[in-house]
Amino acid sequence: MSGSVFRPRGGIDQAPLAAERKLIETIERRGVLKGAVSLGALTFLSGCDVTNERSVQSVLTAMSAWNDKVQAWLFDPNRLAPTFTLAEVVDPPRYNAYYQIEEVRPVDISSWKLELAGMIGDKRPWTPAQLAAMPQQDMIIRHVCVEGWDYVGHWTGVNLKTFLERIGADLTAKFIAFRSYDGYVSSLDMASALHPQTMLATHYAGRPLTEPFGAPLRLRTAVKLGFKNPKWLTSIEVTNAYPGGYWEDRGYNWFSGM
Ligand SMILES: Nc1nc2c(c(=O)[nH]1)N[C@H]1C(S)=C(S)[C@@H](COP(=O)(O)O)O[C@H]1N2
Ligand SMILES: [Mo]
Repeated sequence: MSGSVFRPRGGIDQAPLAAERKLIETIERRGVLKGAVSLGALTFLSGCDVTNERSVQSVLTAMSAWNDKVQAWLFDPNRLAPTFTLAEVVDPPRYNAYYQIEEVRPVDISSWKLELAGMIGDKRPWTPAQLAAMPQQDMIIRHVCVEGWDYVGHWTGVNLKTFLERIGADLTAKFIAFRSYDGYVSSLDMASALHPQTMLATHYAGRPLTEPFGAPLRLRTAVKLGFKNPKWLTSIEVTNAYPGGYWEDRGYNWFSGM
């Protein structure tokens, strides 16, 4: 492991201690960070009998939380994800959700408002017109779903950092939690929320978002896997309490950066 990997980063309050660093080196030598955990490595690390499902689960859960910490700490808030040309944009985009496209329940945009909660100075809800009056950002980025497919998409909307500053959000908080009209939830670490390629998107390929793709407002970020891009947003909460998420609670790695 090269020394430069362990540069402390601003904004993350969990810089590993020397003892933890030793453990990281040991684990990395055993290839845990690079691939799947072998049963042998797991037995070695946990000292527990891998045939005991509950102890294995608790080790995996602990390791995953630890993994989130390390990833958050390695995350470079200044590194930009690749962008693409208009000619590469797939239109329409590719639909995915935890249910089929025929089951999408459209949001009533005439009454819709974005609700705000938690560590925010001005919690008045936002209308589509107010969002449209904010400075607009454009990005052409790759969407990557853990299921093993991806597409280049062209998104327009309000930069999330700009929005958070505008509403007086406490930017020293740890998490941003999102709720969606379909009951979906997801969350971001603050550094990823403040990344220049993280936005509240209202348009795809230059046109307002259509129903399957999150109308009227969704999150789009170039630094997270697809499942951390909630569609049909209904609320945003700034919090220090770990919020988890729909897939995060079902075992997907919470950080899921890219
Ligand atoms: N509200 C909501 N947002 C969601 C999901 C969902 O089921 N509900 N699925 C996620 C997953 S797994 C993916 S890959 C992307 C798909 O976005 P797309 O349909 O615009 O390609 O939406 C994400 N956001
Ligand atoms: Mo996904």
